Amino acid sequence: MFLDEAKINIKAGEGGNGMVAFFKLKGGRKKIPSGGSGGRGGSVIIRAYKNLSTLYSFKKKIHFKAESGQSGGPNNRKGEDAKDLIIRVPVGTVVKTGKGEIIADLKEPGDEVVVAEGGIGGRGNAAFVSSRRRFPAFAESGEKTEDFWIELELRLVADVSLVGFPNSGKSTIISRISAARPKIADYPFTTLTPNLGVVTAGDRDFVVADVPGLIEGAHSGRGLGDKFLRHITRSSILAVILDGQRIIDKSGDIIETFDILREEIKLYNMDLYRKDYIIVINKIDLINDKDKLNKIKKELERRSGKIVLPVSAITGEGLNEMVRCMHEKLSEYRKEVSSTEKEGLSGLAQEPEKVKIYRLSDKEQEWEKFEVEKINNEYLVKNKKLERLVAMTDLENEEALDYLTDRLNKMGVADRLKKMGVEEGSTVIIGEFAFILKE
Ligand SMILES: Nc1nc2c(ncn2[C@@H]2O[C@H](COP(=O)(O)OP(=O)(O)OP(=O)(O)O)[C@@H](O)[C@H]2O)c(=O)[nH]1
Ligand SMILES: [Mg+2]
Repeated sequence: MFLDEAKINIKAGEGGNGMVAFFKLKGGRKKIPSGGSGGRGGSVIIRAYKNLSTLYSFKKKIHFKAESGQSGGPNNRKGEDAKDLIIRVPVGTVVKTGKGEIIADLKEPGDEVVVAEGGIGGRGNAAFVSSRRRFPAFAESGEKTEDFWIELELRLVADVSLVGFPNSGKSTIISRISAARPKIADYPFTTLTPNLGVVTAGDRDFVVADVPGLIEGAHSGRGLGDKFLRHITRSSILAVILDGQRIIDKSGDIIETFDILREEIKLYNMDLYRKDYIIVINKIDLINDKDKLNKIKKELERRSGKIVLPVSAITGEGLNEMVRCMHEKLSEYRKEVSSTEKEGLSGLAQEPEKVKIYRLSDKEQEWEKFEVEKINNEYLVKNKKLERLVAMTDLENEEALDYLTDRLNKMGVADRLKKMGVEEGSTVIIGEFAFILKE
């Protein structure tokens, strides 16, 4: 119903290059190949965290690029692997390809999807030493990676629900603290369906819900009934909104209103009743008798043991303080949640071994696929492993080409091509490279 969406650009780190180096033995002419291999590039991983509520941060930052692996060094020094890049998203985020196909539904804290795997490092010349090739003077370059877009989608769930009698100013409040623009009017039951708004406070965003007014008997279906109570059962905390106008006119006792609201919530659902809450007395711009307001504030504090905040949604008085207070309560709530969480996986609420890990594609399976397409006298070889091998080969280097040819033969590519009728002079295309076949 309330969807938050974002589109982000992803790029895995490239593999580090292998090095060509030789180790000269003292005095001797002999030189031993000693170029190290490059490190792996960082993968890009999207992981679900419980202490986030929206995808708003992706309005500011949309490009995510993992670091590349370090190049190999002399003396067989391997280049360092790059760290994976973790993109933090709220629990409930659905990850889709740029074309809208679902890759993963990150339902639980810690669930993650590897959207881009880091490039593998190129091998240094030391790795190519064999009885046939004792002094190889070539190395591979690291695997290249490409950027692409993915989509994120999140069904918003309220962190704070505003509950109160009709006409107490809930819709006015949400319109002042978020971009939500619900209908506001001077009669009860103006709001018929919940409105959600995103509030930015300090280091985090949170979602506030303005729900239709509650009246006595709501739990049993009176007024707009209990539909909306159900809607707020998933929020972390409540803000009970009281109409300050009731302090000055004779329409009712504000404390009685508070008791009725609490009773309704209790009758509906004990979990909801036990949720932490703050009390907001709205419309204080109408109240001249500040002593009376103070007395009522104290009495409410005494009864509830909660914070009571006098505000005016019209003048804005007290609203900053109210938002700060909501933010604080939410942080407390999150802390409680995360105190049970595992070390090193802060923000994750379940056992690491229960975490679901998705991958953009099943590389292993896809990589085994081997196809040859024949167009006239050209043979297009389609196999990911081969394409990668070719892309990492230094095609300017005779020795490297020699090695590649060996590998292709060993992998049975030549046999396969022969069976398909390949002959001298045919062109073989693998990835971005074309070879003319010689016997
Ligand atoms: N003077 C004054 N009036 C306010 C204040 N906040 C809201 N109002 C007025 O109170 C009336 C009701 O406001 P709403 O925001 O529609 O109230 P609500 O709680 O959303 O009402 P329902 O949707 O019916 O439950 C409107 O006429 C508002 O202009 C305030 O701080 N001071
Ligand atoms: Mg309203």
